[in-house]
Parts: sequence; C-alpha cells; structure tokens
Amino acid sequence: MGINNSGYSEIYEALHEPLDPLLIVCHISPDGDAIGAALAVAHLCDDWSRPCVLVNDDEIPERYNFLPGVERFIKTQDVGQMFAYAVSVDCADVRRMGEAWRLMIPDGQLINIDHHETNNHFGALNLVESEAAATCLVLYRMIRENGLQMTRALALVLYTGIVFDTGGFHYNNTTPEIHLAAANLLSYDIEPFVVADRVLEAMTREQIELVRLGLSTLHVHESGLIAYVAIDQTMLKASGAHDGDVEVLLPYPRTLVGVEVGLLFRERMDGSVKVSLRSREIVDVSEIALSFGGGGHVRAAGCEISGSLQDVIETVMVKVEAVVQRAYSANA
Ligand SMILES: [Mn+2]
Repeated sequence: MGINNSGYSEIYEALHEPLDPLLIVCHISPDGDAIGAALAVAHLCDDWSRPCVLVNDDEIPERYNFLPGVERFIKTQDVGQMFAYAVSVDCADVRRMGEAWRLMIPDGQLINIDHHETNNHFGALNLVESEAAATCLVLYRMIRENGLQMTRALALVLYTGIVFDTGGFHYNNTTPEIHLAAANLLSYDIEPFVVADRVLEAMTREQIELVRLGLSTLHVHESGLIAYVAIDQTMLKASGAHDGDVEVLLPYPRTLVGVEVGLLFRERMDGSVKVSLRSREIVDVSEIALSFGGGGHVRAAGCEISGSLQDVIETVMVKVEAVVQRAYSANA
C-alpha cells in the first residue's frame, strides 16, 4: 500500500456508513476497468440500501451494454443535484473526473480508489495500489478483506475490469493473485467468452472501417522502434464511428514486430489531440505522458495536447525518440 493510504476497513466504513447519496465517478472516456469499478461500488451501495448516482461526462461505449446496471449512468450535464460524498474510481488525478467533480459541495468528502502509478492522492480518503493490475482488483481485495458478500452482478463487473486492464490476462500485470481472483469471480456463473468478446474483441462495422482507414496512416520510425497511427475528423466521419470507437486502433502500432513504443493520435473536435501510448518491454510511457500533462502506467499511458494533429505528432515524436534512445543506450 502506498503512502497516505487508508485501510480497507476505513474505506469500507466511508462507503457504507453515511446514508447520504454517493456520487460515483469513473474517468472520462471510460474503459472496462473504470466502468466495472464504478458499477461495483454501485452494486455494493445497492446491497447496503445506500442511494448512489453513477455519473460520467461521456457516453458509456455500447460494448459494455451487457453489464448489469450500466443503464444507470447519467451524463454530468443532466445531474440536478449536489453531493456531500463522492467516490472516484480508476482516476489518477482530479481532472480525470472531468466536469463531474463539480457536483461535489465544497466541503464534500471524496474517496479516491485507484491503481495508477501517477495517482496524486487527491482524495480525502485514498486507496491507491499501483501494483494492482486493475482498480477492480483493488475493490476485490477491499471486498474480501472486509468479508463482504459477493453477488453475480458484482462478480461480473469486477471480472470485466480485470479482463480489460490485463488485456485478457496477456499483460505483465497478470499475477498469480489476479488469476486466483478471476477464478473466484468465475465461480459466480460468469461466461468468460461473453466478457472477452464484448470487452476486447467484438467490433462494429464502423469500428472495422475505422481500423481499415487508421492502418493506412501507419508510420514506422526509421529506427523501427516507434510506430503510430493517426485519426483525423475526416476519417472518423467517413467510417461512421463515434469518437469513443477510436480505441479499437490502439493495439496495432505496438503489435508490429520490433516496435517498442506504439502511439495512437486522434484529432478531437475541440482543436486538441488525444495521444495514447503503449510500450512493449523497456520504455516507461507514463513518464512521456506525464511530461505532456497526462499520466497512466509504465506500459500504457495517455495525454491530451492542444494543437493541430501534425504539430502534436511532431512534438510528441521528438520526445518519444529521445526517451527511446535513452532507454536503449541505458540497456546496451
Ligand atoms: Mn484501470
């Protein structure tokens, strides 16, 4: 456990004891771990008869429609109440909560439950375990340590977060502990194929079209160590896909043999560019993301930079080249 962390029982009591409604927020552009973790807290609240509201600035991607309770998410702009109690899950810093943090009253109590290395302990109470592969694993530990009851709905959302953040048990964050947790969760009548299919594999026709267009932009650095794809608004419109669908392109640049850092650049409507970074074995991409005001993990990180797509690509590539070069000379 990290510095300034609260214990599992303290977090449990803070979630369980107040009767006031709890605001549950996961990060903007929510992914499987964020959504799973937010829903897990909501299912716990249901078990305790504590009212709660699930809020996000963004739409929940349709691939998560199979999750119990997902229809309860409300867009931040549609929430007409303020909260004295809130929990953020899978958010490395307060900005990742988007506009939803404004729904807290000034003296409100925020509980920060997360697993990002770059988490800055912004909560009144913090449970940040950066060695955990997923926020859903942090919640699983909290549930087990407090002897709380597991239900099928809870098991399904937690399993989903774990599958997502381990890339289907592919990444190096896949530990014996997480397999044991997954085994336990599967015993609640969970179908592993349904989760892997919906969360990691299934693509809509529009998403496949986006992959086709996106891969045509593939650029490989002369070193062979860096590759990126870039999606602009024209391609997004041509594919018919939504903004949140662009993530389907994320795995490809790093998949190329020999590539250490793979990047995805996506042009946003507001004149900014979202940059997602993945590394294979050596480079710490969270450091690169952090230098541009973003954050994340050693092997997966992201940031948002204002500027034109081409300018942002150039700026980021200069930084990535320098970091890759340094990493390889240190390893030589
Ligand atoms: Mn996560």
